[in-house]
Amino acid sequence: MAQLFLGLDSSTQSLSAVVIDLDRRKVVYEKSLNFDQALPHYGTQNGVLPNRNPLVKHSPPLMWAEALDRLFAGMKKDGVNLGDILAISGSGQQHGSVYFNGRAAGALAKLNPQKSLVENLRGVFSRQASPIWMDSSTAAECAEIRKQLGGIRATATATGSDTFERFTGPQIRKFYQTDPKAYGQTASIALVSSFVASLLAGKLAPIDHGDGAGMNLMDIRKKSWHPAALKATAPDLKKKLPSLAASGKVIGKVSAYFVRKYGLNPEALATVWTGDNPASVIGLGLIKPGQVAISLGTSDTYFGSMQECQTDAHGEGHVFGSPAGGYMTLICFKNGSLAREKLREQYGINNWAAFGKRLATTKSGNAGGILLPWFEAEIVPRVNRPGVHRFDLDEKDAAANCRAIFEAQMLSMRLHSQWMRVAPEKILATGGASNNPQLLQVMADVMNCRVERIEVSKSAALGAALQAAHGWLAQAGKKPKWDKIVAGFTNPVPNSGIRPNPKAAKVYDQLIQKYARCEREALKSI
Ligand code: XUL
Repeated sequence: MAQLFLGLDSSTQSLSAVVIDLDRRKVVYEKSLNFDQALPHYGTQNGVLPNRNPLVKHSPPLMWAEALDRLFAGMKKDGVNLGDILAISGSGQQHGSVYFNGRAAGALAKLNPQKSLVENLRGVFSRQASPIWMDSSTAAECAEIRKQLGGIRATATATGSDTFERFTGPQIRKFYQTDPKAYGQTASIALVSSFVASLLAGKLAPIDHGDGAGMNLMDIRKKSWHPAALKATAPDLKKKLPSLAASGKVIGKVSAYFVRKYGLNPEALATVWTGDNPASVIGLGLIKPGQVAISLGTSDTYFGSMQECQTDAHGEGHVFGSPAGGYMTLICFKNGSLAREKLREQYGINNWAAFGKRLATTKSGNAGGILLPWFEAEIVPRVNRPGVHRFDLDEKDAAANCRAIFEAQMLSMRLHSQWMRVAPEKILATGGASNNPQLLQVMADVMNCRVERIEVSKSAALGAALQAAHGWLAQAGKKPKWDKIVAGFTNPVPNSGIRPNPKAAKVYDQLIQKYARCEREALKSI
């Protein structure tokens, strides 16, 4: 019998599955179900319910439950050996929350396989729609909680992050303030991750230290609920929160619902889920402190592992628990590919290869020319008024501007990740723009670190499958080691390594100071 493990990822737009065969070190099955396409009766657009207020972003939790039924039915139809799956874990879009009333625990315990999950879950919610991470309607609540906790630094030190509109605590506070009756009827609050885990386990699942850190409610160092944060958020909150647990910890056997309906093994284990970013950390193989990934996507993100908990006094970056133990950081820069694309268009450059070639005609450091690419409001550093700022840089010089935008993006990452106090040992580059060698050379030079490319499709679901394997082996008393578990699944692209050029690295050691000055000046002027 093959040792199969299933990882699921309930993201904003889709539910994905990855099945791995641990002995053969192979992904044996992958599938995604797009909510808008597969479940159009919920009326979502990109997984989100339409709303007149552009700041409000909600999704229906029943849609996530129905997607789970559909996905299992699809796997059965596709001939996946569901009976060989030993354990299931998963990840969810972070921060989103689900509100159960007192009937939920009973309904979960006796899910009837003759009915659908949606039918089984009728009448168990105290709130029909779930606020998700794209919601930014809680600025007032963020300010209130931050004030109660003593400001940005104190909030970040206590919970791992400053208060953010999308974080669960401010969302819970808004719910309590706008609908106190429904809040009162709430018996239990879940995250997207612990909600879907609860369906699989047939009981209310714990929240893990990765996703729990995205709530502004967990003491980031003690990994327990933070009494002052709970008090600052809403009354009686402790009673409504599940326990906290390590990601991948075994909750119990999978619910009989899935055994009878889809042929899962009755001995298969349901484990604690995590957030999509913590799961991706595993799916990219970042299991040791100093291992860092830079994802060059619509937004650029910098995430990595740390042993000791350092928090960002400026409150720009986030610290979450890592499923591999210790901590991970996530710093999100909004003006990523979006900004690069705008600049490319401005200079009429047709494609990325041409952009890279233009950049390569210029010298490292661009003779001191700096461009701050805040085409959109920026998260790091906080910029509310968009605008592009140039210093000692001729706007007419297309090649210099191509270099300047990416140098600035990398210098910003280097500057705003210093609070982690972990110099990266190796950087894995991923995301759309990472197949551009000229960009990766700038990355290696600015960070003064070797860069390799990694292309893992569905890194969160893969990370969840690896987490399921880890949880199962730990339960069997086999003391699993993370490096052995990820081996073979998270290999960088062969021969993609790029070494920093020592001369260029020296240039950036100087230029970072000028870059920081320019940032300060620009921020003062807006
Ligand atoms: C992280 C965040 C997003 C979601 C996406 O803080 O809000 O990356 O996790 O699903």
